[in-house]
Amino acid sequence: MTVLARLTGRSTSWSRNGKAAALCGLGLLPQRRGVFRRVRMENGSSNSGRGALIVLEGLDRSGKSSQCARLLSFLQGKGCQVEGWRFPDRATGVGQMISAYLANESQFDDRTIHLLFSANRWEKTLMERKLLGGTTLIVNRYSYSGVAFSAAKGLDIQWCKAPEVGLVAPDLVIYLDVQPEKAVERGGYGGERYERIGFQKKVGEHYHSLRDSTWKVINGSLPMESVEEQLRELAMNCILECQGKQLANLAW
Ligand code: NYM
Ligand code: MG
Repeated sequence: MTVLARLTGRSTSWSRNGKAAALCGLGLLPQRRGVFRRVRMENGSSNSGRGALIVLEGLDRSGKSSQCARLLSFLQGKGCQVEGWRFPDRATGVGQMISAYLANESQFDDRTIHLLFSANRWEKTLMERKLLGGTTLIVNRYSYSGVAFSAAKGLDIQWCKAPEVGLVAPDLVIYLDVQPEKAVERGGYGGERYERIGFQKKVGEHYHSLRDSTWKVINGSLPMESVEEQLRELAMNCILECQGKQLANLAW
């Protein structure tokens, strides 16, 4: 299977309909098509591709859900093997406890709920297998949400990071940067815990302190199409660049 084939989906679908190459090449900038060709030639006989772990982070109402959906359908349209995930995953037993807490239907000590959010990531053992099997995951929130939201309550940041150590490390974290005042204007908050402007400001400060070399910041106040375009470019680059790179673990 070629790298290009993996980028566009499984080799079976690639050879079955021959559509993936056209899909992946279409709509891309000329220089990007060049990159695809080069990668394909250099790695034509390799069989070691894996999917990319791409995480979107940001305050509530920063546009993550819409942009994740748009990016997902763009990549699917290109024939990529890709899935959209989100945390918290409210479908699991732990996720239902989190969901009730966020809806103010139950109470937990701050440390307990922090550990439940983390457990909700640890229980998704399928993540590593998906990535190794060649599926790219577009993930709405990850460990950075865990740390930023809990630290904003006053918990020690090192304590907050500890249970995240060892989870699969993202290849790329994209932060949608929107001022809390702007986020509120976007139809207001949904009434869940944490959806208060003062608290969101603190969360934003903690997010800022978490930025490292895997982060790219996009101005989330730009028109949706502009944000979408930047996301596509970053995601495509990441999917290509992580070919052949080992999966790493979060090591805060
Ligand atoms: N949240 C999310 C946390 O406090 N810790 C975490 O680890 C994660 C993943 O849950 N306000 C908070 C951030 C959000 C809330 O997320 C629910 P969403 O994306 O609004 O469903
Ligand atoms: Mg929310």
